[in-house]
Amino acid sequence: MTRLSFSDTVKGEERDGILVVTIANPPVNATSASVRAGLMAALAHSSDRPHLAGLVLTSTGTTFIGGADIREFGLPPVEPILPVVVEAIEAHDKPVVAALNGAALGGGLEVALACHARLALPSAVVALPEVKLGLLPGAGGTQRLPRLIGAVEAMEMIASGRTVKAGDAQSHGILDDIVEQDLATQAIALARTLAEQELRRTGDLAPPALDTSAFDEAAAKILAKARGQKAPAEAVRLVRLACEIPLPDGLAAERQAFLSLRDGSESKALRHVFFAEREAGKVAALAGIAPRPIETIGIAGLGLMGSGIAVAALGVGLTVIGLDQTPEAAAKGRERIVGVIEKSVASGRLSRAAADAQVSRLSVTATDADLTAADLVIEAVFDDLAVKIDLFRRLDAVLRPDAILATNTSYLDPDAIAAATAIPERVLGLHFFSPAHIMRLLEVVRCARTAPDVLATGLALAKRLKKLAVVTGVTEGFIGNRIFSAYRREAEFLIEDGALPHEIDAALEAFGFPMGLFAVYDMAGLEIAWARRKRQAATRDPAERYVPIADRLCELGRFGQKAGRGWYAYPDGKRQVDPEVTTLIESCRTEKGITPQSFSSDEILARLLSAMALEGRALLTEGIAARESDIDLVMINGYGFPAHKGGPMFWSPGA
Ligand code: 3H9
Repeated sequence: MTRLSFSDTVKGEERDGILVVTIANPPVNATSASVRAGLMAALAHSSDRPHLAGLVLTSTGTTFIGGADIREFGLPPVEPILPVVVEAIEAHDKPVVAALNGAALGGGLEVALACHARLALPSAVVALPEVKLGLLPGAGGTQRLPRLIGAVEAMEMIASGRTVKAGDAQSHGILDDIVEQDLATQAIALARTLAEQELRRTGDLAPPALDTSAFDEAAAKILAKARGQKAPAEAVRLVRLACEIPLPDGLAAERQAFLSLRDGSESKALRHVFFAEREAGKVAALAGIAPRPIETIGIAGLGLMGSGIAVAALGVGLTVIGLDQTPEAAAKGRERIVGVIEKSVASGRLSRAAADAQVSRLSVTATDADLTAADLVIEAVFDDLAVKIDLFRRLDAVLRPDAILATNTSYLDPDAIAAATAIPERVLGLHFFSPAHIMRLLEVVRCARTAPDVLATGLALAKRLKKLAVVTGVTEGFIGNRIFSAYRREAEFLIEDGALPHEIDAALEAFGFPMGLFAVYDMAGLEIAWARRKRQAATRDPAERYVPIADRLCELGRFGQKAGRGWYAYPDGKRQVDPEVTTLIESCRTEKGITPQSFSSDEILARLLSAMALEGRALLTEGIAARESDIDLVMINGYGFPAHKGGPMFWSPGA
């Protein structure tokens, strides 16, 4: 067997008259410059050697090709570019068989589509996820996939970026076959067979027929979820073009759209988010520190938050012991948890067997001592310092000394809670967002005395729970709620200064927030924040600017949507601007002698986003947040900041 090297990252060997080309470009075999050059060299090697009947293209590791190298997007292009490589593969005069040893994503699937046949292991998945990076497939995906599987299916896959498992990919016609083992050997055999036949080139297939009404209906559904982003709309346009114009023209249009999206602000923002997510879990100080093993977690407090955490934990194979104050409350908590799991069964997201397995790992109790088996306990009780301190003292007394204690407090000082225990080093904050089994964000709070391996365990648990963990220091409200407070305060100043709630909400929604701030207030209810403001009234600095409008609304019983009125009115449940609120706002301005100004949408946004970024900067200076990108992730994943705008720090550099 002759071993060949086509580049640093592409190797080859001749087996049974077939050139087996293997990409080895860890971590995900992206099509970096050396991979592209290596693939071209492999094709040239094949062309020059009549004794070779064809090629097999595969990779090392568990990813076939993770796509184009995203790190190269901001750099000057290096030849050969991927579309050229892809075309050379398709045009090759000997069969090229793709042997998918794992995920073929983005440019990786485009390479596979250009091959003359595709085999895969059952573990492989395929996707064109470029829209998630604000892009569209730029190496022929929008033109070849519709030719292979039809316009509607291709458009849905490309405009949503969804991942398709090997079995489904085969039934759609993306894969020719799935092989359980000996992938390379079977691919070699297939290449030898194909060498005797006319090659099937995806690009030569007839353009798909366009059923306009089915296409438009499916596109409308996807675009409704895209919140005005450009890439999904471009993906729809390009797939439609595949049905209407010849391949070379379609490829040229795709290239132009790809380049324009790549250089646009949405893709830059989404690429920032992609790398921010991969950076977030990394804490330099924890290098080499092993997390403690966690298999059984205790959850104290089985209300909405506690049961959500339990569902998340059971879903990833953990054993859960739920604690509540009375056997009745514990039983009710259990019911709530089982109810959520059953809903997943009813909607087809979870099998009966998996649900039964989850429920079998759940027990509930009203006795503290039943938590002794727990490796980690998360408290999710009422956010009151005395209640939490009492609970932590009791737990401290019954838990194993190596067990970890986590508080889910949103606003209280976790250092004060830790100080109530004998071993404060084992205490940290795990601030989940509600509903905890759905929301991806988890603020992992490093308390003053949290031991490094306890923090490392918090991060490892977050990963196991499939959460996006961001480490925060201790401050009131941690990263998210502190920025949210600054944002809220600024929105109220804006109202006093002359803007109206619906103008602010319209500006936020046009920017990409799923809902405006005042609509969110009304949905959540205004009374809890009112109670907090009343508690804080005695200690509030009288020199501080204070906007009393929300208090006035509450005094009138306008507690939000449930009450039928809040910042808006809700006749028949539908949100409407309420002239009574406008009058109230105007009279508050008059009382303070404020002459209202008018604000454009851009001015409203500039004030709100700068307030967020300024608070973010303060968090960095105080050492509460480690990086700007962590702050962006918190606001995107916990507070609805649109990902395609990159987060407040990305949006307001140098604020
Ligand atoms: C594209 O293909 C455009 C083409 O259509 C047209 C071109 C002309 N590039 O996620 P992980 C790094 S656009 C560079 O933690 P996992 C990542 O930063 C692309 N680097 O692993 C991290 O680095 P570090 C379309 C990449 O096992 C490390 O790999 N493709 C790339 O949980 C591990 O990543 C996509 O959108 C990349 N393409 O998940 C797929 N991908 O260790 C994007 C990853 O320094 N990638 N890295 O922090 C993914 O979805 C996941 O990374 C994947 C692995 C599922 C592959």
